Amino acid sequence: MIFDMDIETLPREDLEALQLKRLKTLCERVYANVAFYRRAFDEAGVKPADIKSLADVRYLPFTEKQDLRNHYPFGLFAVPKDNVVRIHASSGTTGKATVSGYTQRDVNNWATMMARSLTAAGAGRRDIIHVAYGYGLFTGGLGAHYGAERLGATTIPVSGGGTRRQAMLLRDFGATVLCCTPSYSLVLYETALEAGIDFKDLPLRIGVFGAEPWSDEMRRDIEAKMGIKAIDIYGLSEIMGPGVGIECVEAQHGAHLQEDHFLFEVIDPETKEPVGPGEVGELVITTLTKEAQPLIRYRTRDVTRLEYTPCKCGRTFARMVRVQGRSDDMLIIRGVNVFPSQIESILLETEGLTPHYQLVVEREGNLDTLTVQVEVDEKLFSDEIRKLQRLEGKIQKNIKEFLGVTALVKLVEPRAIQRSEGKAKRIVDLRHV
Ligand code: DLL
Repeated sequence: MIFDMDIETLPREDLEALQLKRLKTLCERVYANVAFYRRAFDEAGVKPADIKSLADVRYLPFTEKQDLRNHYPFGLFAVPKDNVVRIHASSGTTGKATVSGYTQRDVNNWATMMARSLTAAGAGRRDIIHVAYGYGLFTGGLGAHYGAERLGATTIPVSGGGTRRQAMLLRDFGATVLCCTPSYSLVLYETALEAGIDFKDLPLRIGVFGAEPWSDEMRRDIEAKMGIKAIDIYGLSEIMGPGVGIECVEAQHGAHLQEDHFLFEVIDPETKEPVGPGEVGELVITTLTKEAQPLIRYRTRDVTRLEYTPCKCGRTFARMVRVQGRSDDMLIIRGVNVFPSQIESILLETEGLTPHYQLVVEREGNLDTLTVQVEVDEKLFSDEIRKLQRLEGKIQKNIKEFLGVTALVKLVEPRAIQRSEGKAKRIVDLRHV
């Protein structure tokens, strides 16, 4: 099923014409209403009227997270404050929160995009949607909530936490769709099992999982354990929240990006030039319809690539392959670049390991060292030490062979790694403390 048939299947030519029209209006609007952009356009020597084709976007200035911080909290608004009906913020790990504002139309568009997303995931108005993303300043909870209501589904606003109770509500209310981070879905699953509730016996059939990087191996593990389809959803608060892109259940191959509302580019983070078609780089997003806080060429730091080949679901929106990770999360271990999700893929191909892991980075002299801590399952845990040691050696060898990184592997007992109710903490960086 497709929620907005006319828009989501627009021939690319028409879609690009729509994008160009919106891009031109956007440039006029930010130039007239946001001092920061007027200055940035002037410094780059570009005027709104210079934008004549979509490719001309490359002459426009970038926006970085730091720009949002510098104008904290409302300095990048393009409308009078009275027109702003909602504020969200992402805390991040360092520095000030980044704030985003929404007009009523922004909230409506977001709800529509989330309804499209849930439809792409295979949900419909008859579904019971359990929203376990956090409600509050984080965009996950309210984003999924408004979309589920727009869809006409029954929405259960559980938010994060109280995991044991959640498991019972999931069973008692007969939820068919679960929205949360992939890592939290596992926590919920395990807690439910302990309480004698097996997801496989429930009507649950779809997971809408995102807000953190996860691998295809993790998806397979989740799908097999829970007996559901696990769908990857992408988004970020600066741009909107969840629903910037989502996989379709038909292909489960890359997240369709909402191209009528956003313009996507992939750049080389060093040269800041566009990469070649289909090449990997940093995703850059321009909001085409946002009223309250439109952003021009926002540098997401998310590393991915785009595919424009037709999809069997019929949508014409481009697809973004799984985000490997954020460039800020990329580890450089003795000169080799590695994303946590690449290590995750290797771990999950090994029998007896669980999807609970952490990467500890330390510095010895001038060299960074990496220790991979991963929980084993109960069965393996009861095995003799020698067998476990052999396994550690084997994983170490695989990591070296496939990723070129030397890592120390430590198997730890079940539940040794801290659980999170939202985004999992995969990297423990002890270098700067
Ligand atoms: O995480 C919005 C969201 C909520 C998305 C619920 C999906 C579901 P932020 O807290 O601002 O917003 O974090 C955004 O999370 O730049 C990516 O690095 C990462 N991220 C989000 N979705 C995915 C995904 C929300 N599916 C940052 N795969 C983004 C990989 C993701 N990374």
